[in-house]
Formats: sequence, structure tokens, C-alpha cells
Amino acid sequence: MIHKSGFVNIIGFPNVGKSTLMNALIGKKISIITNKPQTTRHRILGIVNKPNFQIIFSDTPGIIHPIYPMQRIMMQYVKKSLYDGDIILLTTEIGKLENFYMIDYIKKNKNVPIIILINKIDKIGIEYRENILYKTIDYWHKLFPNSEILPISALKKMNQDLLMNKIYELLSEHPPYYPKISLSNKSEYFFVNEIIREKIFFFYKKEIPYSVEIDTEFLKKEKTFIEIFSSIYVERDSQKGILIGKKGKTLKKLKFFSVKSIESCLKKKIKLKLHVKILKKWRYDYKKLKNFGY
Ligand SMILES: Nc1nc2c(ncn2[C@@H]2O[C@H](COP(=O)(O)OP(=O)(O)OP(=O)(O)O)[C@@H](O)[C@H]2O)c(=O)[nH]1
Ligand SMILES: [Mg+2]
Repeated sequence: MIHKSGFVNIIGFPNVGKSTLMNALIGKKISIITNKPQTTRHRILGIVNKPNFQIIFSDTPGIIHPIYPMQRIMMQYVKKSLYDGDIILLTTEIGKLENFYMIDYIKKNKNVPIIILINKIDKIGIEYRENILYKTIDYWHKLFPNSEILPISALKKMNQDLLMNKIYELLSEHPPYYPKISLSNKSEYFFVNEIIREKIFFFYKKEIPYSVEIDTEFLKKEKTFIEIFSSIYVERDSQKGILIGKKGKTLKKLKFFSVKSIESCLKKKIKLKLHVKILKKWRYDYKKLKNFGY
């Protein structure tokens, strides 16, 4: 039996469904998903293991024109993933025909095959779908005449098998790069941070989700439960107040839903302590970003 293995990097505009796609392909929730742009901040591996292949997907931050240092680092992850993989899945959305930052940079890369995915086809009613899809395909075909284009729905898992077959065809024979039981390159600490951040995206508005970073300092496994201590960093005093809420109500809600999600991820009872701290301008400071794992 031949064994194939390779790296497949998912890149694209913010909010098009890259993380949803990776989770669907892995069959497990690895990346957090929200309806707001710039949810994903790191490069996160998700690995599919089968007897005859191992595919290592990378979920990456959405492509934006970077303004502050954290965004610059995020775009470095994207740029690197343009060159260090075997296949690129350039993920786009049906009906969205705007050009985006970095497209010329992506076009310059002639060494890695690009499959263009047109996601969210379920969003458009069947009566209009063909027409809008035709226009979207035409748009991307003009930009990338040599690339295959595949309409999908990551949410409804439409054309997922077709995509997996195409990826398999393009990969070369190679032994697995990771032990065949690996699912990701990230630790439990990282997943806890991300789950709390996902809840913050749901419960808080405006700039709050973007000003927040989580640092899980302590994760101790006892016999029947896991004790976790996580700090929530914000940039300003006023943000701390908003996060905690009147009489600590909002923070309690955040904790309640975080615990539920962490328990379902780690499959054990959780005791969680959350502390809100202030770290001025952390997004603008390379040293602080480094400490947070960027
Ligand atoms: N209707 C529909 N919605 C989708 C589909 N895929 C993703 N979404 C929704 O699109 C929103 C963004 O999804 P994400 O997976 O977080 O998008 P992303 O590209 O990873 O976003 P960033 O990490 O911010 O760059 C969420 O509300 C998803 O539920 C799809 O196939 N159909
Ligand atoms: Mg994402």
C-alpha cells in the first residue's frame, strides 16, 4: 500500500470560513469560529490520519492590510504558509468579488498548486445560485487561470469528499510527518485560551474582543477534574470594567460558558479561575506579543 502525506495550507480573506472548513475536514473542533473577522490569530495545524495518508492542514489568520504589530505577525504567518506547503486552499466566498491585499503576492507563487474554494454556496438560494456562482468563478478564473476552482459549503459539508480526493491526488508518496495519533500542534493551554477568547467574541462588542488576549498560566490534572487558572489581558482600565460587568455578572457568564466548552473539549470536569488584568498596548509591543506566543 502506498502512503501519501503533505501540508495543505488554508488561506484567504477574513470571515470566509477557513476555520469552519478546517474543522469540517478534521471532523473535530480545533479552531474557534465566530461571525466576526480576525478571529484566528495563529497558525493552527489540524491533522487527518487515515491508513493510507496523513494530511496536515494549516488554518491561518484572515488576510488584512496590517496596521499594528500583532496584525503584522499574523500576516507573517500567512506569508510563510504560502511557501511551506504542498497545496494552498485559497478560500473565498460566493458573491464576494473584491480584490484583496496580498493577491499579487499570492499570484507570484508558482511553485505550490492553488485550489480556489468558493465557500458558503448554501447561503444563496438555489434559484440565484448558478448565476452568482458563475460570476464568482469567472472572477477567480481571470485572476488564477491555472487553478482549479471548487464551490463548497464548509458549514453544510458540501463537496467535502470531492475536495479530499483532489488533495489526495495532488499529494506525493511520503511517510507520515507526525505520529499517526496527532490531531494538532497546539497544546491544551492553547485550546483553553482559544475557547475563552471565542466566548469573549460572542459576549462583548466593538473593540473588546480585539483588545483581549488570554494566558492560561496553570492547568493541573487531578483525578476527577482539571484545575485551570487563566488570565484575561485587556489594554485599558475601562475595558476591565466592561469585561467584569456590574457586580461581576458578565464575567460570571463568560466563565460559565467557557467551562462548558472546555469540559466538552478536554472531556473532564473543570474548575476554572479567571482573572482580568491590564497590559497596556500589548498588541503594539513585540516583546509582549512574544510572551503571548506570537
Ligand atoms: N452559510 C455559511 N456560513 C459559513 C460557512 N462557513 C463558515 N460560515 C460562517 O462564517 C463565519 C466565519 O467563519 P470562520 O470559520 O470563523 O471564518 P474564518 O475565515 O476562519 O475567519 P477569520 O479567522 O476571522 O479569518 C461564521 O459565522 C461561520 O459560521 C458556510 O459554508 N456557509
Ligand atoms: Mg478563522
